[in-house]
Amino acid sequence: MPDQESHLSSDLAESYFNGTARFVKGCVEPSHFPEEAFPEVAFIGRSNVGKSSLINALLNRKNLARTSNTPGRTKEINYFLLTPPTKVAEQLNQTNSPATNGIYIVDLPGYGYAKHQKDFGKQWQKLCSAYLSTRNNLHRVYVLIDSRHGLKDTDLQMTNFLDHWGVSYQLILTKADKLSVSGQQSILEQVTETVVKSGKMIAAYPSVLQVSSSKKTGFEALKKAALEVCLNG
Ligand SMILES: Nc1nc2c(ncn2[C@@H]2O[C@H](COP(=O)(O)OP(=O)(O)OP(=O)(O)O)[C@@H](O)[C@H]2O)c(=O)[nH]1
Ligand SMILES: [Mg+2]
Repeated sequence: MPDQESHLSSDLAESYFNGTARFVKGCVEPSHFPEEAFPEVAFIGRSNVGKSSLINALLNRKNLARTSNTPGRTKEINYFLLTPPTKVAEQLNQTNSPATNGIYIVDLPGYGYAKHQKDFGKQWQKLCSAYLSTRNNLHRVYVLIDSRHGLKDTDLQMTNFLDHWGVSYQLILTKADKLSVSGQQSILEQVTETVVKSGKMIAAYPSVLQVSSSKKTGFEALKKAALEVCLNG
């Protein structure tokens, strides 16, 4: 896997993500999920960790995914479709890639926010477990972790769930700009060690990514990883 991931050029990934992004739909129940017409990657994490901001930065758009200071802003599963520029599509077409015509980028509602857990908790569980356990075109789930807080119990419950369902996932540390460079390095090492050494995160991709959506750092590696996984499964 790591070898495969390094084959894709950063330039191709960068060009792919310079394509056109649009909001497709918000799903509040499984029957709303769109047909599995494109490979997809999903972003999940605690409320306020920065999922919607990351999607905007990834898709080079300011307000495509709605962001908020109030935790629990995103309550539905939001689908965005990224279509590559024609030249990139033509290039990929020669390889019969399933991602030739686009990929879905999926923004999931946050978990772990006590205030809305009471009324929204059950609904969240039902919707998100249906999503995570049934989508055949879901190539990877990115589990976002706030760089300042590291892995919380609710994150470990989520990774357990993904391990149980055999859903491939990778951790991303967010809001790197809130820490000093040495602080960023230290949390990255700490979380990577947990992933690699715990031996429990069986469906986790071993390397951990780190981004700042406000400073737009760390996106080159994320674009490359996300496209690679959609191209090769
Ligand atoms: N400094 C900094 N702030 C960020 C970054 N990413 C997100 N934020 C801020 O964090 C808050 C939450 O961001 P969202 O993207 O709405 O978080 P979310 O995970 O989608 O939240 P929910 O939908 O409520 O679960 C907002 O005030 C963002 O501006 C970042 O990279 N750096
Ligand atoms: Mg959100």
